[in-house]
Amino acid sequence: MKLNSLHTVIERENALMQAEHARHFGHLAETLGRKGLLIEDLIQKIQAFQIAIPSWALGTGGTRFGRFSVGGEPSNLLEKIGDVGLLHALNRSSDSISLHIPWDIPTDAPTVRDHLAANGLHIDSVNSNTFQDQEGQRFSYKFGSLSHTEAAVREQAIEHNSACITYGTQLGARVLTVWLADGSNFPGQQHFRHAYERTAASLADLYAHLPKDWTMLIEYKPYEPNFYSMVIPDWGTSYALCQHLGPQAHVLVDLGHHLPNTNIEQIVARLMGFGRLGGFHFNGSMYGDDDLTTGSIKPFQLFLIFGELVDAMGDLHVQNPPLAWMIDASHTTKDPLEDLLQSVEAIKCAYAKALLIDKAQLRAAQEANDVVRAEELLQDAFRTDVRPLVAEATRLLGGALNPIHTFRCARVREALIAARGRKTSATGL
Ligand SMILES: [Mn+2]
Repeated sequence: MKLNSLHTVIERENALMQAEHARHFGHLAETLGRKGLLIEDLIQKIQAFQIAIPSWALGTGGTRFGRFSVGGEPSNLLEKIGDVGLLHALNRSSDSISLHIPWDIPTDAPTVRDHLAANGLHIDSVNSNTFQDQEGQRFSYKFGSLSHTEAAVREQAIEHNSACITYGTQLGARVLTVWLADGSNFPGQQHFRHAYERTAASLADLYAHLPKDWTMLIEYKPYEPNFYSMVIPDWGTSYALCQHLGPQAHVLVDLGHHLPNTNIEQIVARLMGFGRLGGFHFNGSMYGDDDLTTGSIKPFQLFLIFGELVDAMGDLHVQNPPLAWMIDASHTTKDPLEDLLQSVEAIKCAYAKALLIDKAQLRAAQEANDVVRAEELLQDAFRTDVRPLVAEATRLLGGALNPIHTFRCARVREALIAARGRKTSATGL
């Protein structure tokens, strides 16, 4: 699928929808204007909000039980860059890619850089993988990586992370994300304190390799693949590790990495208050890390999380680094590209709604312990249909008023299948 022909379809479909869109947008703009909100300011903020697409989300993922390919999936890094280019052309909000090493080792950095530039993209972060063994690897990660009881295994895992930094540097990335599968499946299997201390020491060795303009993100997860204990199960452990490492280490919050009913918005507020929130992985969660589309299960929670982010971004932005926003999901049911378009749309809408919260009035209601007023203010923002605002922000940048509709009109998947074949598989999936 060529970008030029997609642009033609975007223009054609936008023209067909323009009159109705203008009506909806005009009405919303008037309503928001009456509340004292500056439309240009909102549009600018929505346009500036960019969400990275991970290289592993472009193909159909599987479960333990099976994998059902959608066809036309990218089989190498250059094709993956091409797919993200299509998404970005449609929504103007996916201008970067997160690389997974070793699934997407950039063997030819200049060519990768050329492809990125041609698609208006850049590399956002590199993600290391010590949760599975690779061909020809000397030591196994079966019993852990950075926390392993044997120094040689820990050393191998540190070297792998260090190699990720090297690959990332060649492509202009400045973020390393570390997520460890390390933990135990049975009581007594692992000495909790020693496993933590070994992890902290390994991460400190790695931190010493980190270039001065890089950030190290430490991601936590309460269970899976280990089900009795994880070495980094929660934000408190990630935070403690960051404190141990230094100012370039930050906590990464993945929406799917919490136990059911965890108050994630409060975690976000805490971490931003401490100046230690560095990144965010979006997905939808019904029970755990189940990779559902962002906003498909708990849109109100997503809005509340953005409420905290927007609140803190106003006065605490100096303490926290620019946040690395990324979708982290593996699509098993839908066309991965459609799923990503839906996810980005949900994220933009949640962000836009959070921008509508009247912070001054909310603060006043909180100070006065006016519970009902505080809740009404949040509901007022949450129940506003901001889709015309998000669509206008996208349209002004040359994107599609309705990305999913336009994706289907342009027959993108059919074109990808024609070009790549029905039986393709993305690396790592
Ligand atoms: Mn994640």
